[in-house]
This record gives sequence, structure tokens and C-alpha cells, in this order.
Amino acid sequence: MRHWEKHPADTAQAFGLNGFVAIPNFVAGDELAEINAAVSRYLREIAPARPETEIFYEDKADRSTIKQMQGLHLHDPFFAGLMNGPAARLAAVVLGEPVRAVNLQYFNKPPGIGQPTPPHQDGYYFKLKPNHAVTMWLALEDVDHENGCVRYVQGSHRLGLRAHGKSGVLGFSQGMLDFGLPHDVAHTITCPAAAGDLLAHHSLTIHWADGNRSQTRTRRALGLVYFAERCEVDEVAKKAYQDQLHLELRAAGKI
Ligand SMILES: O=C(O)CCC(=O)C(=O)O
Repeated sequence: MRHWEKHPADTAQAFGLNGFVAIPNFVAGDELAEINAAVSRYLREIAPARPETEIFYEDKADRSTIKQMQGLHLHDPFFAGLMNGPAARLAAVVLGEPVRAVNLQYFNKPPGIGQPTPPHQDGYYFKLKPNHAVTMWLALEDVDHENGCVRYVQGSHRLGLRAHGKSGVLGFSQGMLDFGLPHDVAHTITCPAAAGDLLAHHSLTIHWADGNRSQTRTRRALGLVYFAERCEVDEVAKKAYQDQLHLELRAAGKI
């Protein structure tokens, strides 16, 4: 049994206090190799047929520069299984209540051109009432200062949703408008991760990531999103936002 399963109360307490928790070695060995093989297979066999609203490229003209994919669990039974495995149990532990699986995303920062992830709160995108959800960010390879660490503002999930606006970054269209207040700087925690480590963050926790400065290394991760079962999505607001976004991205030639 894993440490977090043996000590769920400690894990939930750390998450409640900090707005995130790091679980080293969430997957390892053969299990990690199997996930990486499934990602490669998805990129090869499934991604090419998915619509452009689900797959984003760092450089649209270069199909090897995929930076983000959405909804992997909807198109591949392997990822559907992953959504319903230990990550779902951990999500219920940290949120302290039953959850539903919502999205499985892939994040990459291609070597040399992978852009920073702007400071944001996932809850801004989720349009959720109440805003009680978690993203499980799973490192598929070592992630460090060179290829783009995730950073958090510790405790920010307790201070509500901040103002967001257009970031200009494909895949993370909304960034915080007032990020960088003294409180943000003073409470920033940088989270390098080894392959197989997992970072679970609350939907109100401010986070961002550096760009990839390596010319040779990728920076691949999965994001598994769970909402507390009782939360309601404002579907009208969500669709209006997505329709508007797709219009803008098409007009800008980004999708
Ligand atoms: O992988 C990244 O750069 C950021 C991921 C992220 O923002 C998230 O998982 O919510």
C-alpha cells in the first residue's frame, strides 16, 4: 500500500493547508513505462484524427511540437482506466468527499520552444460552484529548472478567485491579471519532480510553470482533473467562454 493510502489524513491535511501536495513515486517502474508507452501510442495513432480544438501545437506548422491534448480518457480505454484508478481515490482523499472524473490532459513543452505556463487558477476555467476540484499533475519524465518546473503560491486556495484575462498563450488562454503581489512572491514554492511523481493542486491554488530552456529535453506530464461530485458546472458560461476562445484562436491562425 502506498504512503498516502496508509496516511490519508496527513495527505488531506497537507493539501488543505498548502493547496497542493507532492506525492513522490506515485507511479514507478513498469507502471510508469506502460503510461509512457500509452502516451506515445496515443500521439501516433489517435491524436492525428482528433479535432484542432483538442490538440494544440507550439508551432502549428510542425506536427512534432504538440504542447497540449484534452480528453484522452474519452478516446482510449487505457486512459479511461487511469482516470478511475488510484488517482481518483487520491482525489477523494484530498477533497474530502466523493469526486467525479472530468478530464485527462497531456502537457508538453517541446525542447527550445516550450512556452511558460502563465500564472492561473484552474477554477477560473472550470466555472464551478462551489469551486472545489483538484488537478493531479503527473510527471512523465524528470522536470526541473531547465525544462519547466511547476510553481505554486502556497495557501492561495484559501484566498478566493483572482482576476483573469487574456494571456496570449495557446492552451492557457487565461492568466492572472494582478499576479506578482508581495504575498504571491513570498509564498512561492517551486516543485521539481522526478518521473512518476505527482503534484495534486486545488482548483483555487495559483500556479504556473517556466518555459523549456533545454534544446534537447521535452517536458511531458499528464493532468487528471476531478470535481467534487456536489459541484455544479455553469454550462452556459463554460460554452460561451469556449466558443469565444475557439473563434479567437481561429482568427489568430493558432488552431
Ligand atoms: O504543465 C504545466 O505547465 C501546467 C499544468 C497546469 O496548469 C495544470 O495542471 O493545471
